This record gives sequence, C-alpha cells and structure tokens, in this order.
Amino acid sequence: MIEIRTGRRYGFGKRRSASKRTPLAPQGLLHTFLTLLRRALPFKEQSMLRNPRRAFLALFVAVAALTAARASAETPSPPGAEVYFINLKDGDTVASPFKVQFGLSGMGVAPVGTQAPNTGHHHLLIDTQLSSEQLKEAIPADAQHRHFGAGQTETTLTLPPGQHTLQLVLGDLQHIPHNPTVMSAAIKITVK
Ligand SMILES: [Cu+2]
Repeated sequence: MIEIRTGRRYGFGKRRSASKRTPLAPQGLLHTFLTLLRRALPFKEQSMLRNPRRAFLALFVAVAALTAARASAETPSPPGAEVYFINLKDGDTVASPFKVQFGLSGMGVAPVGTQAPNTGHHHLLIDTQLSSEQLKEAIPADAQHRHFGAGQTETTLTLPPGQHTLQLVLGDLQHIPHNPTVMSAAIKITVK
C-alpha cells in the first residue's frame, strides 16, 4: 500500500514512526497535493491548510491568479504591424487547388519555439472568424484554423466550389494573437 507522511510542525526531513503514517485516502491525489504543499510551506501556512475548506480556497485563488496572469500575458505587437494576402484579394475567383501567400510587414515570421520580440507565425482562418474572447486565447487547431508553426509563408488550399472567406491572423509562440491583434481583412473568394 502507498503511504504518505502527513504534514507536521517543523517536521521537515524528520523521520516519523510507522504508527503515525496515514494510508492514502481514496481522494488520494488532492490529499497528496495538499500534504506536499503543507510540507513546502512555513508552519503558519501549514496550519491554515489543515482546514480543507481554506486549503481549497487557497488553491482556487492560486488558480484564479495564474489564469488572470495568463490572460494578461498577450505578446505585444509593434505599431503598424500588418498581415495580408499577397496573391489574393477580396472578390477573386480561383480554381482549386490554389496557392495562398501570406504577407507580413513590421514584424518577422518565426517558427514555434522561437522566443524573439515582434515575431509570430501565420494562421489561416477558413470560413470562420475569431470572437473577441478567442483573440485572447490560443487559436484552435482544426480544418478551419490552420497553423503554420514551422514559419511557412504560403500554402496550397483545396476547397469545394462556392464562396469562401479567408483571413490571416498572426499568433505568438503560444498561438495566442498579439495585442494589438495583427489580423488581415477577411476576404471573400469564389472557388470555381
Ligand atoms: Cu499557431
């Protein structure tokens, strides 16, 4: 059976007798986490965490703080940065498959994993758009949200005949749009 030692006043590194060991409860994961947390904290905080409700509250506050920090962590973009379609414009008619070239000015294209100021990678939105909420999160990855994380600046699309909307958005290394957003106009094209 897995056993864990419970937190104890000044118990850091101290060996405890086997009789005082507590078997892992069914809700083991949270219990283990709280035990480790207790051990890592000074005595005052340890005693606070012995109260499960307060411990849960502390956990909640920590998660909320991390979430808030992440939300405000959008990568800044320089003034005047622009992303645009090089070879297509609103109203064009194309035959499928067709090439789409991505233009970027005022910033640089960098593959995912590169941490450099004023860089990002291209994302192509096909027949969809990002809500103001989505502009603060990682861009989804699916058939309508294409990522070009290797730093590609063009692609070849195969779309069914009819009218389609295309839009480019630059994203940072976490796939989150910059702030201010660097996004092209949404163009409508007709596929023959
Ligand atoms: Cu991406």
